[in-house]
Amino acid sequence: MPRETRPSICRFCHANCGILVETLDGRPVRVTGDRENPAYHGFTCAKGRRLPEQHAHPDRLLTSQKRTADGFEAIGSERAMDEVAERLSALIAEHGPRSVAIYVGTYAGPHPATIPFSIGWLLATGSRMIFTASTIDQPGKSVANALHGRWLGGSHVFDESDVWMLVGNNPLISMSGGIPPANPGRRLREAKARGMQLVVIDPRRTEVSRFADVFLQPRPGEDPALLAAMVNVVIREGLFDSDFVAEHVAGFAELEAAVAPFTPEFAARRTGVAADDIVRAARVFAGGRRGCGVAGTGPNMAPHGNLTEYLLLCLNTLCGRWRRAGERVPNPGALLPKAVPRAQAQAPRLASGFGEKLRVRGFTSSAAGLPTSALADEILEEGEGRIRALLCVGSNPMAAWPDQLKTRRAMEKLDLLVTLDMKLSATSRLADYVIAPKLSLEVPGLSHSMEFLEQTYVAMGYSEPYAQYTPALADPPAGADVIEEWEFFHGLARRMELPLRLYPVRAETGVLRERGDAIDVDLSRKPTTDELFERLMAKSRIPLDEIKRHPHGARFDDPPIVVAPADPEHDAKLEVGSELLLRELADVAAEGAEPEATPTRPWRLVSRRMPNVYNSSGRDIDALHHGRRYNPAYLHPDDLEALGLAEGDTVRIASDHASILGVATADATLRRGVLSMSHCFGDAPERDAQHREIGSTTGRLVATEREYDPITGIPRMSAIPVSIAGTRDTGATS
Ligand SMILES: Nc1nc2c(c(=O)[nH]1)N[C@H]1C(S)=C(S)[C@@H](COP(=O)(O)OP(=O)(O)OC[C@H]3O[C@@H](n4cnc5c(=O)[nH]c(N)nc54)[C@H](O)[C@@H]3O)O[C@H]1N2
Ligand SMILES: Nc1nc2c(c(=O)[nH]1)N[C@H]1C(S)=C(S)[C@@H](COP(=O)(O)OP(=O)(O)OC[C@H]3O[C@@H](n4cnc5c(=O)[nH]c(N)nc54)[C@H](O)[C@@H]3O)O[C@H]1N2
Ligand code: SF4
Ligand SMILES: [Mo]
Repeated sequence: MPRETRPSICRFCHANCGILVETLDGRPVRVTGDRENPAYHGFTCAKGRRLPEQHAHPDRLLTSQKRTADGFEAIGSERAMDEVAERLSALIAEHGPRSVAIYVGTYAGPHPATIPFSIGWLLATGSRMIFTASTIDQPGKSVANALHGRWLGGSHVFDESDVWMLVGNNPLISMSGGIPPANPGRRLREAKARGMQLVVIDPRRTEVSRFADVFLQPRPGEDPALLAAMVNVVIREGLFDSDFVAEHVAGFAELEAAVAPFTPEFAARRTGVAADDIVRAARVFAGGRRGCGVAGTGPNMAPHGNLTEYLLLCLNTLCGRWRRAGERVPNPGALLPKAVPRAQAQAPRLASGFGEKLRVRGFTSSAAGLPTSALADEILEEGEGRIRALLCVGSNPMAAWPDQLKTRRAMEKLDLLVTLDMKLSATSRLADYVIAPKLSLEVPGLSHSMEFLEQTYVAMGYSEPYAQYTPALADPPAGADVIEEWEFFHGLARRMELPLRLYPVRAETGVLRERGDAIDVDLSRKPTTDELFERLMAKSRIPLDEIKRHPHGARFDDPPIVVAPADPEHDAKLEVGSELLLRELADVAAEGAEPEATPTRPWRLVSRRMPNVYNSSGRDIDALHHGRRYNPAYLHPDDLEALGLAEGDTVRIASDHASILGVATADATLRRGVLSMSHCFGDAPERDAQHREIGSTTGRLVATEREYDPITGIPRMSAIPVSIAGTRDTGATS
């Protein structure tokens, strides 16, 4: 069979770069950037170029696995579905549907049918126990948006803006957080050439901060004080859009009063950033005509993440960074339903107190969903309503959840743990069944991830109406029995005789959109993935057939979508005076101007994304780790010296909750006092001695019950107080 090169979509990460895939006899052999792609212009990263190695990885599961007394044995996928369906039916009959939960993670993202099918199936059982990685990611965004309200005309986007602010995100590496993911480096260079002013706030001099006009390097965890001081300056100096505020904003006086204690001098002492620099950042941000401030995982995982996100929205609103009547919407979407934007606010809504109630810590569902940080407790806590079966969809709790040791106890306590995973991850090794999936190049795909993100987060997705479709380009390896994730849930629904309904995504923060209808699935006949795409995208603004006519992806600018004037009857306002969050801000003020002192744990652990790994994926691909398979424990070189450590020394890193080992590594980009380490490495404690081969799990250091957000449950996962000491001991700990 011939060598062929065809355009496709990289689905190693959510950025969905346009790529060219060369196959030989149906096997992917080479991936390069697609220069004909009109949004990505040939950009790829090392991970995408290693898709062939990922697909042919020796650890890849080519058949599903079943746990037996002597370890795992291969099981056919149909047989696995028979057995899982039978066990689930029995559990539901005995303990009710609430005993079954799903946890949807990173690799549910690449395939458009996975989330509708997994959630649709769970809802069909009668369970509402849907958990996702969102509540251990940036849940502050959803809460803040709910309490602030939504602007139905949409936000300014990066490509048209003259000012932009990034708070604890690093889009040049993460492809996330404010700079559109389609070749962010090129967009950033173009924006700088146009004269864009960039403000970056991060305890580390990140890749993106090199382009900053104002770079603030605060102590981690102090964004609320910093942003409150910026709001203070903007109000005091009259730098806000007073017409917009008068017409569309409620709670201004309350906000003004709440930020009054946060003078630049107060914030300077808390954050370790000079007062003048805080004032300058505020003036630069407010000085632009168009722009937006966007936060990332760092501040969302630090204490008061909801408040940080809210203060950013307040800044955006005070500066009137929302699209007005008559303006063209640059990102009306292509796969999403048609936009019907209006220059008006939609009132705030509840952030929590609805949906399923949990048995622990008083949690309910929230604007960000059910709190994943409480899922282990819901498995461990005895009594009525205990979760007994968990299905992990493209996710890895043992690497990703806070409190790894509790997570392990929970995984072991389950009556049934099923993972859908390409390898025996730390979680899959504890599972009863591991369902082996097809990988990205073996299935059709759409560039939906970033477009759909635009629905839930302000200024996070594409800034243009771009879309691409790809057919499957490669065959699974010979002899493999691998299935798509949706096929597994289709198979369960059929066996359990459940009526399966799929629910299209709902707009929450972007421009208002037409609604899609729920889709009923006929279980008597298995559809093809392409048929499912047709149904799932039935309401797309651009018909799927039209998108398919452009194999290299295309922009769909016509017809233009323009923001309509406000409905004359409307009276909703954007709320900058949320009682709940301003009370939290008062608590921060009451802590005083001195930074938090933790004498026995003087260091602050923060997370970082590394270019060649994607959460727990990529670290085992030889061409990506270049021999270094662990996550270094990065410290400023002067801090290494102060600790009496040399580059490469083993250190024990201890929080008040647990400890891990790390490999001390110098990094002069860090603020002093900060330990920066990537997440989702390592494994269970028995493998701690192998920390130079597999790294260490920072999530083990996180306690879920000490310091956590009462709405989303996210515990303190950044700015974690830790101690660091050189050690020769490499044994297991707890
Ligand atoms: N301490 C700390 N903890 C964190 C974070 C942090 O910064 N610090 N970050 C948090 C964030 S932002 C997130 S999103 C979560 C991530 O949380 P998770 O999504 O739970 O973790 P991942 O490691 O991304 O898990 C992905 C799993 O999918 C598998 N996989 C790979 N390819 C495929 C495929 O094609 N199909 C299927 N079915 N599976 C596949 C991988 O082998 C892996 O086991 O972690 C969170 N945890
Ligand atoms: N290459 C790669 N790309 C990825 C991922 C990956 O693992 N690898 N993961 C993906 C996922 S799941 C997500 S959610 C996104 C996340 O995307 P980002 O949010 O951009 O994630 P990071 O690159 O870790 O950037 C977080 C930054 O926050 C800083 N920080 C830490 N604590 C604080 C704080 O308290 N305040 C402030 N201001 N800054 C702080 C850190 O120094 C770091 O530079 O990335 C996605 N993209
Ligand atoms: S940035 Fe993400 S989508 Fe783009 S090539 Fe790299 S892994 Fe693939
Ligand atoms: Mo994430």
